[in-house]
Amino acid sequence: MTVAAELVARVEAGDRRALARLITWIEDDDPRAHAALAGLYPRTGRAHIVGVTGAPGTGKSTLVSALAAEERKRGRSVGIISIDPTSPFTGGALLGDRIRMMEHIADRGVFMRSMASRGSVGGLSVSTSDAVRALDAFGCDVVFVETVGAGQAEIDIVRTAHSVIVIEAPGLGDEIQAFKAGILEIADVFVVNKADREGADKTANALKVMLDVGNTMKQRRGDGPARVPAPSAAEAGHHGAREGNFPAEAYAPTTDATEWRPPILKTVAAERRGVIEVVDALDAHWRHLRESGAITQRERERVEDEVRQLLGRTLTRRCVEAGGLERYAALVDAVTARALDPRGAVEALIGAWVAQRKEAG
Ligand SMILES: Nc1nc2c(ncn2[C@@H]2O[C@H](COP(=O)(O)OP(=O)(O)O)[C@@H](O)[C@H]2O)c(=O)[nH]1
Ligand SMILES: [Mg+2]
Repeated sequence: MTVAAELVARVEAGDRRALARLITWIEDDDPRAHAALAGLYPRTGRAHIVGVTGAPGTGKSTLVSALAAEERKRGRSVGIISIDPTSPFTGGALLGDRIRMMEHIADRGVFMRSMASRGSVGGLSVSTSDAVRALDAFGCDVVFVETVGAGQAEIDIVRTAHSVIVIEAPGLGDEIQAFKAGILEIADVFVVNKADREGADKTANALKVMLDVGNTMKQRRGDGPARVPAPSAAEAGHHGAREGNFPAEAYAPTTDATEWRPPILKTVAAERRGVIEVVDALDAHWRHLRESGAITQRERERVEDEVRQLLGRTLTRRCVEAGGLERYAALVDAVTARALDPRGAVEALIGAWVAQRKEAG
C-alpha cells in the first residue's frame, strides 16, 4: 500500500492523527495530499459546510465554539477550520482561537484546525476546500469555516460553503462591515453578536434597512420576488421566545420553497445566548437548499469554481516550470521595462509549455 492509500484507510477508519497529517500535507501542497484526496473523494459530499465571516473581533471564534456545542447536543460531529489572516510569524490569533475553542479539546466529536495563510493567497481557497473535503470524508456532519471577511480571497473561501453566516457587532463604527466588504449578498444568516452591548439594535436595524433596499431594487428591476415582512418569531411558531434567548428578528425563513430570506439574529456568543436560534436557522437553510433543489446548483457552481481555480493554478505552475523561473523573471523584467506587453509575456510562457509537451512526445 502506498503512503497515501494507507492514510486514506486510516482517515476512513476515523483516525484523527491521520486526518491531521492529511491537512498538513494539504497546507504544504504535498503531492501525497492530492493522491489521498483523490482516494477520499467518493466519500465526500455529505457534510453541511457553513462559512462564518465578519470583521476581526466580532466574535466569530466564540460563536463557532458555541455553535459547535449546540451541534454536539443535536448529536452531530463537528469540524472547524479557521483561516488565520494574521502574520505567519506571530501566530497570535491562532493561540487566541485555540483558547476560545478549548472546551472541545477532549471531545472526539469535534475536530479543530487552524490554517495559516502562509502568504499563498491564490492557493488558500483551494487548500481550504481540500481541508473541508478531508473533514467531510472523515465523517463530520457539519464543518464550520471561520474567516475574516476582508478581501476577495476570503470571499472565495466562504463562497464554497453551503450556508454563510455573516457576523456584525455593535461598536465597530456606524457602518455595516459586510456592506464594505461586499459580502452582504452572500449571507444566508446574519448574526448581530455582542447583543449585550449598546447599539446591537441599531446594527440589526441597519442590516434590515440594507436588505430592504436591496430587495426593493431587485423588485424594481423585476428580478426576484417581493420580500414581505416575515412573521415574528412567536407567530412563526419558532421557539425564539424561549427564556434567555432572543426572538428571531425581522426576517424568518420563508415558507416559499424557492426563496430564502436571511434572518437577522442577535446573540451573546460569550454567554451562549441566541445560539439555539442560529443552529435552527442553519438547519432550516440546509433543509431549504435540499428541498428546493438549490443544493444541486450550488454544488455545481462550487465544483466549477474549484475546477477553474485549480486549472488556473496548475497551468500557471506548469508554464512557469516549463520555461524555468529565470526565464519567468526575465519576462516580468521585460514587461516592466516596456520591452514586452503583459499578454506577450503570457504567450511566451504558454509557448514554452507547449514546446516542452511536444518534445515529451
Ligand atoms: N461582550 C461580548 N463580548 C464577546 C461576545 N462574543 C465574543 N466576545 C469577545 O470578543 C472578543 C473577540 O472574540 P473572537 O471570538 O476572538 O472574535 P473573532 O476575531 O471574530 O474570532 C473576545 O474577547 C471575546 O471574548 C459577546 O457576545 N459579548
Ligand atoms: Mg477568530
